[in-house]
Amino acid sequence: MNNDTIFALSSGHGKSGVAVIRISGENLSDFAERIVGKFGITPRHAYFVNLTDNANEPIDQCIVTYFAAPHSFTGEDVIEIASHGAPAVIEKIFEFLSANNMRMATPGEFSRRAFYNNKMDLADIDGLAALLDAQTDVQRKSALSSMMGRDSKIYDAWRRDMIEIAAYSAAILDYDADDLPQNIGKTIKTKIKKLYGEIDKSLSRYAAARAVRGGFNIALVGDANVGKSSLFNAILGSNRAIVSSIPGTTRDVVSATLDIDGYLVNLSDTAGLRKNTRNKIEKIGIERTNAEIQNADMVIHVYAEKADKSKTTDNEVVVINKSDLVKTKRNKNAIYVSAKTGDGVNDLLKVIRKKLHKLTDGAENMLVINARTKTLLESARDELKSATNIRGENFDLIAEHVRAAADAIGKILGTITAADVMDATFSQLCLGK
Ligand SMILES: Nc1nc2c(ncn2[C@@H]2O[C@H](COP(=O)(O)OP(=O)(O)OP(=O)(O)O)[C@@H](O)[C@H]2O)c(=O)[nH]1
Ligand SMILES: [Mg+2]
Repeated sequence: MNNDTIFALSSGHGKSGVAVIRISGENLSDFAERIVGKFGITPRHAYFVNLTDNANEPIDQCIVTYFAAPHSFTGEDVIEIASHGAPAVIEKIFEFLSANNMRMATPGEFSRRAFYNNKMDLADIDGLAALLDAQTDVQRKSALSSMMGRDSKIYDAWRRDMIEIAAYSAAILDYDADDLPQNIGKTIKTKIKKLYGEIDKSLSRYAAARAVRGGFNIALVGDANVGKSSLFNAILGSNRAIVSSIPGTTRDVVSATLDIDGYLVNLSDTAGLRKNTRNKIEKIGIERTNAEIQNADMVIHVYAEKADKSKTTDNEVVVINKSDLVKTKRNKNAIYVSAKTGDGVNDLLKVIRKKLHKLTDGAENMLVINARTKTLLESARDELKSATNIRGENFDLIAEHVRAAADAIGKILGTITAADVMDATFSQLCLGK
């Protein structure tokens, strides 16, 4: 790591009331006193300042706060300048800082320094990245607790257990059986199995965790002309998809995002499933529909007037559309709606909401698993599996696998670092973080 003094705009880009420019480096107290215009300034105290450049020309009226190391985001000396949010003001402040031997930070550079100064581990930084991306309330909650160290605690406990198990396994070889606790071999295997189960369970929730982070894919599927596009429009409250009485109207997948109860949902309308179409384009549309079903976290199966099928599962909803044409609603397991009159659409949303809650049961408590952590968790799980598969008294081999699992968890936290892992982690962050 270099020890340049770096700066960046930490607030959003574009015109705004207030902009926050963050500076981080070593020994910034002199510079802070100079811009505040006072000796012996108090850290974490907000000063109202007429900020001037090196030639004493006014730049803007600002609030300046100085954070003395190590009590700052990066663990270094930090200065935060809150100026007016005009692009011209921000530009002028950047010029002023550059003229004082500072340089623009690269994306994620502040977090990288926080990591090196032990302010955050890599799991916390994954949480921070997820928080900065959060679009809904559920995403915010899950990312926030991850950033505040919940995930690190879990990983840390796993890693400690693994190191202890590996040490015990290795010790078995060095001691007489009489000197060791009874059944130690069995105890070790039970402990490994328990850890394996916990990691495997977290991984099995990956689909739900991914959906909380990236949005749930919900697809409207069914035969041609049952009213999928009409229902899509009714749910969105706008005429996004083309509706017509001609079967086979929708050819391409039409998608829109919406927020249902804090969950980000990607809703897609698909081409009606017809077996004997000769139309080449419609055939491609049907292929796309099948791909969409594969990719869906939940499928809304739409029928018209009556359904052949009514069994619903955790990730399927059976809907009977055109209820305005139905005299008696016989099917107890299906939801009757009319895209035309809007009848029942709220009931459908209620059912979707319930299923989303069920799918993400306890989502706020799930580990924030991203592509990086997933691979490492899988490798830890597989090492533990290999350890439990070892027959007999091969405790040195068991120790080796468990140690490898501990290393994988260490990489999640950044305790064990590889340059590529670090780069991937920090590059997900934007400028100013
Ligand atoms: N009476 C009635 N007609 C409806 C209802 N919903 C849709 N329709 C009509 O059914 C026809 C087909 O509607 P679409 O929404 O295009 O059906 P689709 O399932 O998207 O059809 P494809 O894209 O061809 O697969 C249109 O004429 C709609 O006006 C409804 O609730 N009641
Ligand atoms: Mg359609």
